Amino acid sequence: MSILRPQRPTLDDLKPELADIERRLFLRGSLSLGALTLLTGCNLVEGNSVDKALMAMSHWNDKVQAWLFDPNKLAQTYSRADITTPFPFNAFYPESRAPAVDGGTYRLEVSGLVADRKSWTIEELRALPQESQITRHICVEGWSAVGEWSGVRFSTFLDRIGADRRARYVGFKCADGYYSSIDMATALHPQTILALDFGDDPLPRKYGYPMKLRVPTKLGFKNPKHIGALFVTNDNPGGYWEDQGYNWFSGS
Ligand SMILES: Nc1nc2c(c(=O)[nH]1)N[C@H]1C(S)=C(S)[C@@H](COP(=O)(O)O)O[C@H]1N2
Ligand SMILES: [Mo]
Repeated sequence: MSILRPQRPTLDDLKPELADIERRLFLRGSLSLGALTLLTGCNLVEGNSVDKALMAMSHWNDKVQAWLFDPNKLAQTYSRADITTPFPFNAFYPESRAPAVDGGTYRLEVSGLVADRKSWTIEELRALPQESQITRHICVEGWSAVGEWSGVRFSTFLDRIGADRRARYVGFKCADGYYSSIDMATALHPQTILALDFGDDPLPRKYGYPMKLRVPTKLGFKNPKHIGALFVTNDNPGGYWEDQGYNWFSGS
């Protein structure tokens, strides 16, 4: 930061995404703003090139975030006393329109770069080892809430289906038309789970029955509910909000 001259805008004057990424780089102690300037090819000291740098940055952002993402760093966990009640509902439609998935006929479809493409019933998912987490869900719309989710560790599931761990992405398709995707490092993160329960009960309809992806290292919109199909791929599948300009990586 010493490269910024007093008369030039400080990071606080810049758009939040640049400030945020610089903060992460700075906290990691891994890259200085000067090095960042070299990498983006934009001299951030020149006020008029800030926009250019920001454009380069936003294209580059996902790569940098993926690089900063520490696959072993755990999201904060909470106690039952911290759980938010009532837990907020959110979707691109009102709660009354949440899909009513029939658990009896439900099958989770699996495709892409996997050895075993058999589909899964809820009972089969429940027969896999289950674990619980009490973590904070953070929505870009400006709220966060602590909840308890239980289900199958996603890396365990990926092993069971013989997923190619060298593939880049896992994509998800939901019963309400929503879709999203995550990078393989996030998919293999120990706190990424296929959640079947919320608190002591099966996931209620509004929170994603019969199964949602719980990813505490990602913002809320990268936690798809009502998942009907997932696939392993090297082509970025994007997502409902991601394709409308929300940052794809969106770590929390
Ligand atoms: N299928 C589906 N999943 C979704 C959404 C959606 O509209 N449909 N909205 C996302 C957003 S923006 C948020 S904040 C969370 C809300 O989850 P909740 O209703 O359990 O709080 O779900 C995410 N997953
Ligand atoms: Mo959200």
